[in-house]
Amino acid sequence: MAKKVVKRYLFPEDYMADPSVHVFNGKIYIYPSHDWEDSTNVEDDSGDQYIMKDYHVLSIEGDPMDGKVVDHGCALRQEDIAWHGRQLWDCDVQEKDGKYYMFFPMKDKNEVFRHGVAIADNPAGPFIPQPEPVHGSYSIDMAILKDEGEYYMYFGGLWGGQLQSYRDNVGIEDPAKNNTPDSPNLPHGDQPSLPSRVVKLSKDMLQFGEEPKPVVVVDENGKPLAADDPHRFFEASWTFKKDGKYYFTYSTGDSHLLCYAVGDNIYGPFTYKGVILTPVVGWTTHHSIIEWKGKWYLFHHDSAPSGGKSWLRSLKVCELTFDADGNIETIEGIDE
Ligand code: FUB
Repeated sequence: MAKKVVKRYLFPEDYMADPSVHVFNGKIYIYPSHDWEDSTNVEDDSGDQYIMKDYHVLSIEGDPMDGKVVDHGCALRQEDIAWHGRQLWDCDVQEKDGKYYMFFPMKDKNEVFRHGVAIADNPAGPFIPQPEPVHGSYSIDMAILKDEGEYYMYFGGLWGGQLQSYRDNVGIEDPAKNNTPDSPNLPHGDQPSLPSRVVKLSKDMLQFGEEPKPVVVVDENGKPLAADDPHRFFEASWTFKKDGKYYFTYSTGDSHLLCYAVGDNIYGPFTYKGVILTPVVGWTTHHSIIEWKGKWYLFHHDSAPSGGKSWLRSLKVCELTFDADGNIETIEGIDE
């Protein structure tokens, strides 16, 4: 049974989505993608409606539910990235040795998603992009977990996110094609679903430090979730650690849920546990989870303020609670 909780719209001044949230220097920083509306917002299954051309950094002065939200302005623009094509989707930022590294997906000039890295001296940016994308990078939606001095990137997304075009980190077709549910490379029925990926980053934070590995989500019998399971991975990976366990959380895309699975190892496998958030207004659902002063918070988005336009999303936050066994208590996505 999903429970209704108090939620806060964080930034009514503009449409932003996909919040990646971290605490740096004792302050909460939000790294969202920046939704745009223009005459080319045409909704389709390959995500062409998600036109994003820059990133802003937001911070919260105080607590998530009532602290003042500050817009630090534009931190990175598409036209400042040498290899740019289009679509700056979900990014994430991590700190190492006093520098801040923003990892972002963007289509190159051949319409293929690659990962970029941009560097700043402080968490609000501005971020200066590297001249080339990360070698061997592909697909979308990166989230960086710092764990015991190492940094790990979780990434991947189906359909327009192009993950189905790769097997064992090698392209098996032109990723710019077949990026809809009709792709011949998507599994169906009881075939194993396509996994997210995890990769340790290089010491200089600029490259993959190893070959990306699949993040397998299994049921209570150890069987990988099937392609037709409404709880299978689609996009929006986010991993956090609590009480020695790793919580791998993600969006199920076309079944519109935020779900989670728990494991003992950063690489998985993760055992499916349940739903974090039931469907919200709008097609996408995407999130991050942080601990702040002993409480846990879910940052996410919905399209209610834009009247349901899937490409105009608004940032939200609410408290997230766990039961005594560490299970997440499911939150109702619709507020009214
Ligand atoms: O914001 C563009 C895309 O929509 C993201 O990369 C997905 O996770 C979905 O939220």
